[in-house]
Amino acid sequence: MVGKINMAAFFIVLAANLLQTTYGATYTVGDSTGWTIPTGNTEFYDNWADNTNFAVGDVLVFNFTTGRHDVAEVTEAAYDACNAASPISTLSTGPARVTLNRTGDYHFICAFPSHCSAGQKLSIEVRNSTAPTPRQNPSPTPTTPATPGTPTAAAPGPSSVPGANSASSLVANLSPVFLMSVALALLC
Ligand SMILES: *[C@@H]1O[C@H](CO)[C@@H](O)[C@H](O)[C@H]1NC(C)=O
Ligand SMILES: *[C@@H]1O[C@H](CO)[C@@H](O)[C@H](O)[C@H]1NC(C)=O
Ligand SMILES: *[C@@H]1O[C@H](CO)[C@@H](O)[C@H](O)[C@H]1NC(C)=O
Ligand SMILES: [Cu+2]
Repeated sequence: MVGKINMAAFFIVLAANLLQTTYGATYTVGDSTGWTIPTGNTEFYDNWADNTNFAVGDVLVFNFTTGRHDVAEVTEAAYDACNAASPISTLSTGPARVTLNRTGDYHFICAFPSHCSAGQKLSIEVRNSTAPTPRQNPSPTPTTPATPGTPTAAAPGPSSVPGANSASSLVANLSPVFLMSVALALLC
């Protein structure tokens, strides 16, 4: 029974990873607390970020009341010092959406006086997707000698082999659902 549940959990995680890889995930910073001065815990946003693996393509939603807070992206040094003097960018209208479009560290603070030092600051690391991508290649790489600049991600263009393309995209679309089904079957 325990084994079954573990297997089911494994497949659910795998399916969730595949779905996230395909579509990107949206995270509300601080969940229901939103983007504000955390009460009694200056580590609040650190703890929130610890539970999440951020990947390129994910979106952060900073939920705050316009005029009461803002979101300034800053350097690591400015983050550490809570220095809002020269932010990289500032979003003043809440809720604010930030698309994580690169790997590496992002640092956000609220630029309102004393909010950052009271804990309204968020530092995250964005990674490349770590989801396993088991590409079953029936034929050994038909499109390998790609010209420089040619996108390698299969675009549904007329020049590429239509059968192979639709087949692989079908697999990509079905596999999370399939894995979910396996998980459900194991639970029953
Ligand atoms: C944002 O905050 C408002 C007010 O607290 C709340 O009503 C709303 O549901 C929040 N939105 C999200 C996406 O959490
Ligand atoms: C990421 O998004 C920001 C803000 O929209 C933009 O200025 C920047 O050029 C983008 N970076 C990449 C690598 O696309
Ligand atoms: C992420 O993937 C891109 C494209 O595959 C690669 O150029 C980049 O170096 C990777 N970044 C990291 C941090 O692994
Ligand atoms: Cu604030």
